[in-house]
Parts: sequence; structure tokens; C-alpha cells
Amino acid sequence: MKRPIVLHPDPRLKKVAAPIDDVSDELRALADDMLATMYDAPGIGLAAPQIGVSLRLIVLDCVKEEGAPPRPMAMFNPEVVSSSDETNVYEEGCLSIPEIYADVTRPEAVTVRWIDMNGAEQEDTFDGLWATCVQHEIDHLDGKLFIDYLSPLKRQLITRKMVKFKRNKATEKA
Ligand code: K2U
Ligand code: ZN
Repeated sequence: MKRPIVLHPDPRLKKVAAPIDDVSDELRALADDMLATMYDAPGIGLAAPQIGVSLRLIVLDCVKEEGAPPRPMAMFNPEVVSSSDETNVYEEGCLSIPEIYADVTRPEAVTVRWIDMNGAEQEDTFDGLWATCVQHEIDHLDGKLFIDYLSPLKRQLITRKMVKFKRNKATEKA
């Protein structure tokens, strides 16, 4: 079922997440909850720390073509094993930093190794939006946000804005 998304600034988003030893039924259920949360947001990726779970698990589905079948993926202990020299720039957002977008430059293609929902080792190469997204999600597992690639001033302005946003949200709820 859908989980609340942790909003920046929050120490849970800065922690390095712990690797997973083996894929259990409860971890498969966690991945399903993350996919439900991601589709509902809507987003095209989500990392476990964003729902307050400090484990190395990400989900993504970057299928953008209208009418194309969804391609949900869950990756346990994902790691980039190689990346292209070519880079591209994408205007990134983040479900933990709503309504903030900024250009981030990343390798255009990455080869990723991970453990899938059945506990099997996988390796695949991603490019385009999938590459941007998988790198954005793996950054979350290392406590890194896309705003960490911006200038300290820009990051500070965004953080101040988010502190206000969270304060207003809290008073609305009260
Ligand atoms: O990690 C997240 O917060 C999920 C992001 C993943 C993402 C960020 C930037 C670029 C690609 C993926 C959410 O999907 S943010 C919403 C979004 C949707 C489409 C394109 C970009 C951002
Ligand atoms: Zn994010």
C-alpha cells in the first residue's frame, strides 16, 4: 500500500542505506509498496530512504510512451559498474523536493548490476531517461540528492523554501 514520502530536509534522506542480505517476502512486499507509492505520486523512480526505510532498494518505471505497457523494475543492492564518458543534461525533479526542478549533468549511459525480485543477479545497460533515473535513485541510497549537484547558494535557497513548505504543511494539518 502507499507510503508517505519523506520530504527534504530530513536526516533519513542523508543516510547511507544498508545493503540487503537476501530477498525475502517482506522485502518483495516493500518493493510493491514502493511501486504503488511511485505510480500514485506520480513518479518514474523511488528509493527506499524516500519512504523512511534505510535499505538499498530502488524501484523505477521510466516508460514514457503513451499506451506503452509499464515496465516496473525493482533493484536490490544496485551498483553502477561502468558509465559512458558522454554525458547529458536533464531537468531533474525529486518526490522528496516537490516542485523544484534543476538541470543535472550525468553520464548518458550506465551499466548497472543488481539483485532482482527473485534473488537473481542481473546486469543491464541503461541510457536516456532510464540512465538519469537509475543514477538519481542510486544517489538516494548514498544520501545524495539532485540538489547536491547545484551551487551551495541555490541549494540553500531550495532548502529554505522546503523548510517553509514543511512548516506550512504542518500548520495546515494542525
Ligand atoms: O527519486 C525520485 O524522487 C523520483 C524522481 C525520479 C527522477 C528524477 C529526475 C529525473 C528522472 C527521474 C521522480 O520521478 S520526479 C518526477 C519526474 C517524472 C518524470 C521526469 C522527471 C521527474
Ligand atoms: Zn529523488
